[in-house]
Amino acid sequence: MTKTAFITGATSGIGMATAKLLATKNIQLVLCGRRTDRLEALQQELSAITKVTTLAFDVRDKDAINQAIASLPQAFSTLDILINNAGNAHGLDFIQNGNSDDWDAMIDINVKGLLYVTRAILPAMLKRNSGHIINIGSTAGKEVYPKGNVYCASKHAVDAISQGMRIDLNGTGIKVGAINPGMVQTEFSEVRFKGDVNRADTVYQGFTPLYPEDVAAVIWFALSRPPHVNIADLTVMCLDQASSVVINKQIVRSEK
Ligand code: NDP
Ligand code: 8X3
Repeated sequence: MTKTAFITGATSGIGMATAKLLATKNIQLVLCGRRTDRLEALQQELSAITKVTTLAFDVRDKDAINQAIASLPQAFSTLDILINNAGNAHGLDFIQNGNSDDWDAMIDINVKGLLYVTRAILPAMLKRNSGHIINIGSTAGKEVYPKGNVYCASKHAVDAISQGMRIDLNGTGIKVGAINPGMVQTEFSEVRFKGDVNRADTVYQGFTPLYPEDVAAVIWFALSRPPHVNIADLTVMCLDQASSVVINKQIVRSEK
């Protein structure tokens, strides 16, 4: 039977690549994000391949999440897969210079948003004793790097929540896994640096980072395991990355 996947943060990067890949795997899609123009464009593109609907909400808004899910058409009301992907870093500052609005955004979106969406979707999965939840963590949830402080804390929280969910849902038939990518070239750094595209580009210069399609392929690997196999926790980095701060960057000098 055709499964339905609910993907948060489908308007860009890892979420969009995952939507495109799952569409080719005969999976129906509920695509979520705030940017409705992008949701509509993606729906139009993927509707040729699979059934697609969209929900526009901010993951910080619990009521909006609940209303959006309640509004799903009957054909999309059974959610088999939840990809908790929406999230970003906001700012890159020493803790002593940190902007509390950035801190609020990262904790509210990356941690509380993930919890709100999960809480809204889990009860129906529990009734059916089946479902698959994949939380997008990060290498930033496994270690801490200079100026990463609160973003790393938010991803460490995702790591803890994923473990906690797996424990609490043990025996229910629901799979819970975390996929933790290293550096992926998406709009992530553009958001982190508040629209400074030049600064964002330098993050991925001098080495070959992961691309969103690489992470989507790993997500599909987790989703396509047999019923008795759960990919609990998986870290993926590009070849040139060994840790958050050890990256094999070739410095290209334009002049001697
Ligand atoms: P992008 O900036 O390309 O995508 C982020 C997505 O999250 C967008 O679709 C955006 O949609 C959505 N989003 C952000 N804030 C909100 C919000 N308040 N409410 C609803 N949706 C929101 O970044 P990535 O694809 O790289 O990031 C996806 C996930 O991967 C994040 O959780 C990130 O932490 C994680 N990650 C990224 C890595 C990287 O190096 N890029 C590495 C490891 C993990 P919209 O703006 O339309 O709402
Ligand atoms: C994103 C990876 O290293 O930029 O989660 O924090 S990193």
